[in-house]
Amino acid sequence: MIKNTKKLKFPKGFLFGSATSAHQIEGHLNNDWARWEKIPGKISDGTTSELGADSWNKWREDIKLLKNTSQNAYRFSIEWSRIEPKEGFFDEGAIDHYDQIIDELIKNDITPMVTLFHFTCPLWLDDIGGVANRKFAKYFARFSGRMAKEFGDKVELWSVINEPSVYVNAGYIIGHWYPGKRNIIGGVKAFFHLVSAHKQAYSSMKKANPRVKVGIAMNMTAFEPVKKTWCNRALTRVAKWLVNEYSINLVRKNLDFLGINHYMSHKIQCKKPIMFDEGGAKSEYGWSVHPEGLYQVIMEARHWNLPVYITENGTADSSDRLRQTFIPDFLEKCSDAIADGADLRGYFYWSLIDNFEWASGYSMKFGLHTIDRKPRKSAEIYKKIIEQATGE
Ligand code: IFM
Repeated sequence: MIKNTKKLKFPKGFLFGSATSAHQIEGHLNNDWARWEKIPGKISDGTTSELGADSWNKWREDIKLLKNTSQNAYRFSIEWSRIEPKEGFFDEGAIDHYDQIIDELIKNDITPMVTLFHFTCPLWLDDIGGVANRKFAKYFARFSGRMAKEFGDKVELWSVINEPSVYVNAGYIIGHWYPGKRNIIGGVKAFFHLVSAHKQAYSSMKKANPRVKVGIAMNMTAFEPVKKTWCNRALTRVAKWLVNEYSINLVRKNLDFLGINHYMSHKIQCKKPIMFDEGGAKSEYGWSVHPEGLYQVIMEARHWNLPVYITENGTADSSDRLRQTFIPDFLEKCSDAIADGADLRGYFYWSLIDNFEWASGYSMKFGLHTIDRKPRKSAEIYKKIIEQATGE
């Protein structure tokens, strides 16, 4: 049942948006993932990112979707391989393209939040090892500094790197994502290269334009013990530290805000960790739907004493039935967390539109809109909540 959303309270200026990434929506890309997707068997449904939503050409339509659903913010990524297709060569045409997108957003009163590393590398960098190369941080800082110089006067919020630990886990440890490695030591090295890249990007971006606010989009999972035995509680503490806290602690001094990507809750017991609420609602990915988990991670994030944005939260649901209650339920938890003292400044639903879901291709549908840009009913529900909250 869809709840009465009139009682949800959000502060003035709260950002209600949705998120995408360049590789997942733009199409026509020539980067490390685009090369990998062409190898048979790498993408479960045999598709590639090649065409997809074609947002490289249809970005104006994407902005209309935001506007039509009364969203006042958009998180998207600038594709490094377009901006710097050859080492040290910055393509003015690509810079101009993103400049037009940013201008159009601002013209429509939509606040941009920009990500600079959302899992893809230019080919020249991939050819020398990509994230695994020690020089990755240096190259990334140069690119980030340049982006802050170009766009820093127009874009205040930068969620610079997306989900470093997810990227490393899927690409270097489990290996079902590019670069398809299964090597813990290599994974640890890649992770620390990303940490260093964030820190160096923080300096280069501030130097280029001190006005920019530099954040990160960290994956945060909610953990709870099944029963409160000492062993379950101890294991839960370890899980929280390892999955959520450790990475954030490493970059805490280089953050102006914390972005949280939240998708999952786990129950922990010493015998074996299980997903929350077995038998309850699950997305088509099999991920548990547990709104309380979002409240929990927002409240845990108070520890770092930073403004917080939910930079991603969403569900894979081709029928849209789950999403219609998902959005009000999770937004209610945001409203509760704010009432209980959290400094939460915005919420970005993942995703604006169905898109290329990495190794799952187009089989997972997270969009408020279908790939041909038709609004789902959940988009109308999100719009209604935003209008109630902003008094439109
Ligand atoms: O599609 C991804 C996104 O690229 C990163 N965060 C999780 C989303 C859903 O799996």
